Amino acid sequence: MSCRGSSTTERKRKMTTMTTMTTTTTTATAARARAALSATLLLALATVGCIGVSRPRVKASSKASAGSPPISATVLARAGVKVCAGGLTRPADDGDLDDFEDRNNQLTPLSGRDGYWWTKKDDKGSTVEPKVLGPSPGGAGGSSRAMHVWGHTASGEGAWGAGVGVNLSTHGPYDAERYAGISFKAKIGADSTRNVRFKIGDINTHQDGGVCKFCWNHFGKDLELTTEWQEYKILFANVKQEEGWGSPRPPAVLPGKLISIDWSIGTGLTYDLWIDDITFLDCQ
Ligand SMILES: [Ca+2]
Repeated sequence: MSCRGSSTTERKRKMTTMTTMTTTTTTATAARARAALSATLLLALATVGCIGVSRPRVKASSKASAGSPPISATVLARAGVKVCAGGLTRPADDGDLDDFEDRNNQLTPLSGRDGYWWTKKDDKGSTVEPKVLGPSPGGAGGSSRAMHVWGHTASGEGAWGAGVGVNLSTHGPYDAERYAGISFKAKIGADSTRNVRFKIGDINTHQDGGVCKFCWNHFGKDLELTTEWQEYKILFANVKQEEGWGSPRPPAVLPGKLISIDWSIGTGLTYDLWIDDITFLDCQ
């Protein structure tokens, strides 16, 4: 396994975590198989983090490559990333991922998307509430429901935090090449950390893709949320992996082969996170 730029201690920690990941992913595969049988069972499993759970970055203190140069047009074209003139986007006509108004734990069933929401947390003391995941009262723009999760994340050896997310499809990688990115509305509670990383798992970074030797360093963007609902637009052309870990380290996300999206909290934090109105973006 390649752990480029890692210390010996760090490598050991990563290897230990990978062992855990292998076990949980086996569970995840079984859980997905049950999906067709029981949405209720799926919900229960998702709550404890068993379904297609986007595993953590291990090095929670890693800095995202926010200050690095933009990805070249050639690389983006090769990766199948749709780039909009001037970066101008709008919600895609068939882009609705979830607004939670249906009060269930599945994505809006549209254009082949049928994944279920899940939470994740390390086993070092991090917590995720509510115990039974589901849309909560109080949505963006006066709507009735949003996804709301809260808790504390542990720190120290082996801790990586917590989060909430969803797999786009229960049938393998999802082709989102016709879209330019994803937007959503989010806010935090008064006592919450502002720092949340939005992550996009593809076949190169998600263990289910069968490619990565050191998985879970998804392409993404570090955000600073506020206590008011705000819209965040994340373009596929701009998302990057965190620096210093992960194998492989491709030059760009592969929108044609996405697996999951999630909102992740790092270590040693208190969080209270609201999410609503998630949609794929198209060019204006
Ligand atoms: Ca809503």
